[in-house]
Formats: sequence, structure tokens, C-alpha cells
Amino acid sequence: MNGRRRAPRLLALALVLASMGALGLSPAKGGSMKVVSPKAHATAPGPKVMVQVEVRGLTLVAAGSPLKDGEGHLHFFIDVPAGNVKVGAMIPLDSTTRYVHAGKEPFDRREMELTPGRHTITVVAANNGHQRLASPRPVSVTFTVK
Ligand SMILES: [Cu+2]
Repeated sequence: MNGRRRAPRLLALALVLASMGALGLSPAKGGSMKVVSPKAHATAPGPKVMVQVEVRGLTLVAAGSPLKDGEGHLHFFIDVPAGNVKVGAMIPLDSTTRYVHAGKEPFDRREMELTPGRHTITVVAANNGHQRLASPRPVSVTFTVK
């Protein structure tokens, strides 16, 4: 009888402990990201455009790896502001035309198909469970696809 009631409580405790540290959601510890290409305000031949990022202070690993501070992967938000996903919230997995997960190699770049015109790609770092990290902070690049 008691065993039955204990299980959910232990689960709740585990979740609380996990959210405190292991999720990598602790306050900013530095780290930075920079879009290497395309350059800001550049004109890029389309429809496929490679966006490449330089990352410091976060070790890029495969999505789904055990949660570990200082590890995670990148996301490319296509014409979606970083603020659409709050720090700690999960980056949607089912909207691949708006949220591209770089949870497999190559970890620092993705090719995406874009329509002609101006686009803004925002790079957002998340932990191994796809939850947005506070740092490194998101970076954006705006360019025109021809
Ligand atoms: Cu992800």
C-alpha cells in the first residue's frame, strides 16, 4: 500500500533535483556563439543555405545524451525569435520548418531550404534534452536569399 504512494513522490523529488542542476539550466556561466556564415546582410544563393556557427563554452554532443552541465546542441530558428521558447522550455521537435535541431553531426552547421527574400536565422543552444539554455546566449543573422 505504502509502496504505491511512495513511487510518485520519489519521482517528484527526482524531477526537482534534476531541474536544479543536472539539466544545465543554472545561470549563465559565459560561453558565446557567433554566426560564421552567411555574413550579416549578405546575399546567399538559394534555395539551400548553409548556416555555420562558432561556439565557445558549450560542448556540442548528440541530442538525447545523458543530461550534463556544459553540454548541449544548437538549434536554428527560421524567422522565429529566440523569445518564442523561454529558457528552460523545450524547443519544439515537430516543427522542422521553423526549428531545426542540430542534434547530430555536424553539430555546428545546418543546411536549410529557404524561400527567396530576407530571412533571419537565430541560433539557440539547448541541453541534451532540447531545453533552452541561458548561455551561451542566442545569436541571429539576417541575410537575403536569391
Ligand atoms: Cu534539440
